Amino acid sequence: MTTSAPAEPTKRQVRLETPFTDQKPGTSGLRKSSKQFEQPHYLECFIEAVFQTLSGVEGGTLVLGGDGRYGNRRAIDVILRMGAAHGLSKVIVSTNGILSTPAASNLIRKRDAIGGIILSASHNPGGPDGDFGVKVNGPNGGPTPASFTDAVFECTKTLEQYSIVDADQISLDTPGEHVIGSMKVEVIDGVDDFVELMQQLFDFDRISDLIRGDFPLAFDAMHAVTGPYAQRLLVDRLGAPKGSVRNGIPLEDFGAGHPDPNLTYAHELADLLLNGDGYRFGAACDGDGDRNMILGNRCFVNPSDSLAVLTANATVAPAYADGLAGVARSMPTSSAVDVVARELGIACFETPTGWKFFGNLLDAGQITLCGEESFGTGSNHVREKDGLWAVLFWLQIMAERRCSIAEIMAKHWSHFGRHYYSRHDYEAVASDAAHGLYDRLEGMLPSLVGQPFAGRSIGAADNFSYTDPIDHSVTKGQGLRILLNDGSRVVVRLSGTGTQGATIRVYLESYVPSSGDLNQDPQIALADMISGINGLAEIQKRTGMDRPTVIT
Ligand code: G16
Repeated sequence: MTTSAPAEPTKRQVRLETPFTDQKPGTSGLRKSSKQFEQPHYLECFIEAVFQTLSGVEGGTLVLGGDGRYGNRRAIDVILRMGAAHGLSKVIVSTNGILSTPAASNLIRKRDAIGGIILSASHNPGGPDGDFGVKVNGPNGGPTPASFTDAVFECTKTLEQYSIVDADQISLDTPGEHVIGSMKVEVIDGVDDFVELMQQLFDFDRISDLIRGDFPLAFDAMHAVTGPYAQRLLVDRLGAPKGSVRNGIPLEDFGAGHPDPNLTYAHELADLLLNGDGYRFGAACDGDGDRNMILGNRCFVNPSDSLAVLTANATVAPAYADGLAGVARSMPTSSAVDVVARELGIACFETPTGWKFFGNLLDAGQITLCGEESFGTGSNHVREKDGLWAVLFWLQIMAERRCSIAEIMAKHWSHFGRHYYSRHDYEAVASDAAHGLYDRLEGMLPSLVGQPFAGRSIGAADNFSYTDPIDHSVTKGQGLRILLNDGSRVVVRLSGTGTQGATIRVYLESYVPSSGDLNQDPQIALADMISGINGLAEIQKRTGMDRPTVIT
């Protein structure tokens, strides 16, 4: 432990000529290009609004860190100096400012913090020409609700000044304690607490036994935050061979990659697993470590199916050995988990897209597991989705079942039936074109009911609205649903996380019972629905794109 001498900071009020009016947080915090964040006072204004809105700042403890992308270090410096100006008593920062989103959630809960600020644009590319982001989590460790982010946005629009102190930059190279005026800064190893938490949830001996056998695995950290966590967990603790963690050094621009763990952006890993026989297990996580992709030898696990399999096999993990209170999924996620929940006799909730909607259900003890089609799964151990937790959970299932991922999937479908599922993303579409498409389709919804679609007929069509069962808040306009009379459906949504133009997401789902054909390519199984929605929504014509940018 090192201790630096107390600094004597000068507090300044910086006056603004005009406030920023574009700081409306999206699905997951304020996400903009690095260039926008580099405008003078831009970051400071948003942080000022956060400190004015967050409860308990004066005298409180805050957790701070990020995914290591370009801008991380500068932002930490600014937030520390603004935190001191606003009277925080302590800030807990991770070494080198590297802290995954689930690890931050854990620390907030463990250290009774008033919340946390996580510097990440998640799966978006980083670097001077990439994106930066600020996520604010509340005292339960989860993303703050819309009431908070709306209040922050309102505040930014009328801000006239912000407070900051002048102080030397604190070294984040090693754990230690520092002060900025009367505010303590505790620099901790961000990995330790997370590893300890994982050890409480899973049987490391069993997993290690599996991994130390003939079990070549590849984990792709995509040069983002999970590298140090995966190295410590998979290699140092569980005994995976050196080299099992690929792209394990966090880089400011993610090695010029796109840290989104899907078949398009994690294609090197996908090639290794899907086109070769050298590995039995593959996984990747995104920029800030909350998303995960699971692959077996010649087998891709769709995230919706992943949630269903974890639910069906939950009791193999010590933390869930007594069973689950309930489960939840976001609306566009397939209903594969619903079928499992029905058999287990537990509740299954359908929420809007965004992890924050699981928070109340988790806090109220109504659910234990939850997940989203966007490569997110998690449990009540933190209040964020957790990429490495999902990886360990899959390894635990393999350690118990002693069979391949493909066999686990085949067994699951032969019992529960299969929800063929795919998501088609049209990225960086001109904003007007995307909104035009969406608004037109929304306007058509009432007239669609009863119409033929993909050889079936449309039973219902609406824009999804959610009433929170705990606080009864209502969230409207969460995605256009076209529900077919055989239980199949198409959902169209505009992404809340992109920064260039707009991203249209089309979600397709169709159920085949266990007696049906369980081994089709999803693109073929869903082909008539794909052409149906392309025609109905005029996707090609309106976007000018002849195919999606990403198909999951
Ligand atoms: C964020 C939220 C997720 C949500 C996703 C949706 O993910 O945390 O809960 O599913 O956005 O993204 P979109 O609106 O683009 O479909 P992340 O990993 O970016 O924080």
